Amino acid sequence: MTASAIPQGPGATAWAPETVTADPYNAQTPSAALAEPVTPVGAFFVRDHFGVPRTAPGQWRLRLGGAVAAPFDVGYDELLAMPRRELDVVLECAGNGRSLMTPRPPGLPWGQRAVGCAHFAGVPFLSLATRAGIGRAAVEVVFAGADSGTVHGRRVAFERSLPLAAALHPDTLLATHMNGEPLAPEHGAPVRLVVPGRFAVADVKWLVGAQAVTEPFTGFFQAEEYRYVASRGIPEGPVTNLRVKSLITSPEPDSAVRRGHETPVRGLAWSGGGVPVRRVQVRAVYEDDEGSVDGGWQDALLGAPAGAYAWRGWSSLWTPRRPGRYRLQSRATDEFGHVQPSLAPWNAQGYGCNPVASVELVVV
Ligand SMILES: Nc1nc2c(c(=O)[nH]1)N[C@H]1C(S)=C(S)[C@@H](COP(=O)(O)O)O[C@H]1N2
Ligand SMILES: [Mo]
Repeated sequence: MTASAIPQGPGATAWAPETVTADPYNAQTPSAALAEPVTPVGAFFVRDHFGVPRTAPGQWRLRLGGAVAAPFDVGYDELLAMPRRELDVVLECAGNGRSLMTPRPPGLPWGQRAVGCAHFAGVPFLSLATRAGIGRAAVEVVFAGADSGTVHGRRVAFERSLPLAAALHPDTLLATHMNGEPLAPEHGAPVRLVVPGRFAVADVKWLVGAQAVTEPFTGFFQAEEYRYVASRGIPEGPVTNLRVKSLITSPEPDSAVRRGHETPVRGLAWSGGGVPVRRVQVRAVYEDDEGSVDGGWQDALLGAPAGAYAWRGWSSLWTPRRPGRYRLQSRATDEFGHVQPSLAPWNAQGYGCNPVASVELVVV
């Protein structure tokens, strides 16, 4: 583990995400930034398929059209003047954790930190949809970003649809601000969609269009990518809600811990669809040549969540009794009884990887 925070004088910390690919830019949240309940913008993971289109707020317009009674355009200042909503939301890439799957599916080799939790402010899409008057025949809304590129020799735009109920949910936001600042270019400036509780592929950045449609959308990022496909090629449907998950943020992997010493174990836990995390359990597994012995699952103490879509901090105390190699594990359960599986759930595109979190360390 390398330290990822770059100190800049007393008290100040400049963050740099850990680059996974340079062009297009994709980067993970550094582990040090996960000690914060709200992830700093400068540390927040970035997932770009094509690169960053730049539009000045004064130039920005969103076209709301398709199967609506009265199509219209809205500009940035007009959007800022509308009633706003603020929510803390976990954004997690559907491919987060892919590198834990065996065999490794194609796609970006994310570790477990293509995730962050930010404070978003924006206008419910519902307010604009009400003004446009969504037609009775509409089944979905297709949200379009300003970015596009070539995939397998075809020109593809970044477009994603939502079922009508999700698009019109009052918490689905046209976000203009992240952690109190206007959106940064790499996070979708000037306006992005934020769909709390879903995998972040739903959160279309650099939003320029919203079209009500009367047939399910079949664009590349809807019908070909971001789908669960089982091992024999059996389709199992699109990536939708986040899956229940926990992370151990302290101690760091491979750190040394003293025998007989009360060691704090800390982490984060979240789930999807606005379903709160109910319980986090922690266990220590001792490993030697004879095999492994675990001390059983213990309940961790849960911190207060900052709303239904934020993650919850948790903590526990562990006093190791003998020296050697250990594996610390955490397992979250949500209010619906969803629990993290012990093994990574494999699928062909490597999505929704939420096995029990695990950190190896040594007791001296
Ligand atoms: N226009 C556009 N929106 C996008 C993407 C993109 O490539 N283009 N990537 C999506 C994916 S897959 C993820 S995980 C999130 C990442 O958001 P972030 O970069 O702000 O962390 O943005 C989503 N929205
Ligand atoms: Mo993603």
